[in-house]
Amino acid sequence: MPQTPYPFAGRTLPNYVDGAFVSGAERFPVINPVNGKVLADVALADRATVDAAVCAARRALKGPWGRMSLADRTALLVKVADAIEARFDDFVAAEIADTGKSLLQATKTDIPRGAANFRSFAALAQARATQCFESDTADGLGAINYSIARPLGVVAIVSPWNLPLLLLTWKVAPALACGNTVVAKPSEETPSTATLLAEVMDQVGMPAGVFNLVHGFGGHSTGEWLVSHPHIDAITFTGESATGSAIMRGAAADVKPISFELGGKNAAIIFEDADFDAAIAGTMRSVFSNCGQVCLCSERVYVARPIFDRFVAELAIRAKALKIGDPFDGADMGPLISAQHREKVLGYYRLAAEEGATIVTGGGVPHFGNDLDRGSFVEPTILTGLSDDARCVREEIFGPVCHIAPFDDEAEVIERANDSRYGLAAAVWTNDVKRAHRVARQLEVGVVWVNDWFLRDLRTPFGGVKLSGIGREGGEHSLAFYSEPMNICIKL
Ligand code: NAD
Ligand code: 6OD
Repeated sequence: MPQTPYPFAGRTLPNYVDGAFVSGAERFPVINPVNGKVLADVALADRATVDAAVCAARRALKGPWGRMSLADRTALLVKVADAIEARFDDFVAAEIADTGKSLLQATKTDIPRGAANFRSFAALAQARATQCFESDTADGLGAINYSIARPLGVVAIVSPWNLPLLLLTWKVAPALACGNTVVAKPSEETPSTATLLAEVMDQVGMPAGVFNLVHGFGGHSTGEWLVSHPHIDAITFTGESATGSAIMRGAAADVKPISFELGGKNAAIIFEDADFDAAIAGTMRSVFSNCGQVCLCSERVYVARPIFDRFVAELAIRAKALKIGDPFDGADMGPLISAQHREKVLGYYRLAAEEGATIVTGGGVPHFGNDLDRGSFVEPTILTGLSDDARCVREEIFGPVCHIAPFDDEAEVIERANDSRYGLAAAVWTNDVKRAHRVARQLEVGVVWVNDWFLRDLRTPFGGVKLSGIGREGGEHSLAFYSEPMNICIKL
């Protein structure tokens, strides 16, 4: 694919409030992590801008959007999907510029999912409406009861930088499908595809105030001002567990509904009877996709002892063969999101050595001899030899790294996989169908993949347990979160 230019070159990325693109006095830079260069300036939304966005969203609930039929509303969401697809190359260029993610990741996952989220939730909301016409009659009470699903109101959406468009639209689409209005704050690291989404909303004629976008940082900035605003009705957040905890404390005062998708320290379990080549290929994806910056990535890999040495050796060969570099130059793996995040990941690489790990491959920084040396690259890294209580085995690193440990039996590996404060996802590799079911249902996580990883059906419940989140989104679970059921009882 020829490289499309970054769509905001030489421009300031604006906020989008009440159907208008607005900037304010303050700016912050967005950096290309491939070479450390400033891509563009972003208009920071101050308190007044956040307030204007929330007020516009509240007004819009009573405007044409609030009166729009479900058919018209969902037709508009399908137009949003069409418009994302029509500007596919711009979205890809913007997502890669902000994140440095591989072309494959951006073109096969991030941007297609941005459009698919709108199509799916438009269809799901239509399907639910069909069911809603059938209501129960409670004979004994001499009354008829029926329930309606009303929007929550103004939904605050705060999203992270790892899958920027995918994770933002994963929340915007169902929120709008259910008739809410939204104020969205993307990560300060990745404002570009969110701004393109605002352009798309404008272009398809989304009524003013329905979709608002505010840029800025988290604590003591735009994010905090948004989630603590008294006139929002619900908060949906994806990001670190510690941030979720801070947001939850703020939301507690007004008992606001929350939905949180948080961190993970996910296990992959490879049994001796697994298809070895498929397990290797799948584990390469689950460890190194998006430079290990997917909340679902496997950072703890448990391999049956008889195949342990062979598995480690083969994974190391493949990891060493990964081409690291510029996504537009055919790289399999780009940089981490920022220099600051690189410091965190390298800190864990050093800690692993201090904790006594064997560094099978990686552990450092690649050298290119050109501009890329100013990027945020790290080597794909495989560790072995750590005990289960090592910090590198317990804490989320969020980089291209895994620890591989041998195990001897099924009960033992289930217990070790569950010995975590997180509980987001797991991958199980086995050709024994009984074992697959037996193991999967004992894992303390929200999502288990058997013989695959990150295979998504948007109708299924998605989310985590323990520190990995609260609630489920996806399919009817999203529709349930983004609407308020109301029962109407009529005495006959
Ligand atoms: P983060 O928590 O630092 O930031 C996420 C968003 O929250 C950003 O927009 C940020 O500006 C905002 N924010 C930060 N502090 C805030 C505050 N006090 N009030 C309001 N907003 C605030 O997370 P990140 O570094 O952007 O993303 C990486 C993390 O996200 C990892 O832990 C990863 O596992 C997790 N994640 C989880 C899922 C999931 O589905 N479970 C998906 C993607 C990422
Ligand atoms: O696929 C999804 O819907 C989803 N929420 C993925 C989350 C990935 C985490 O980084």
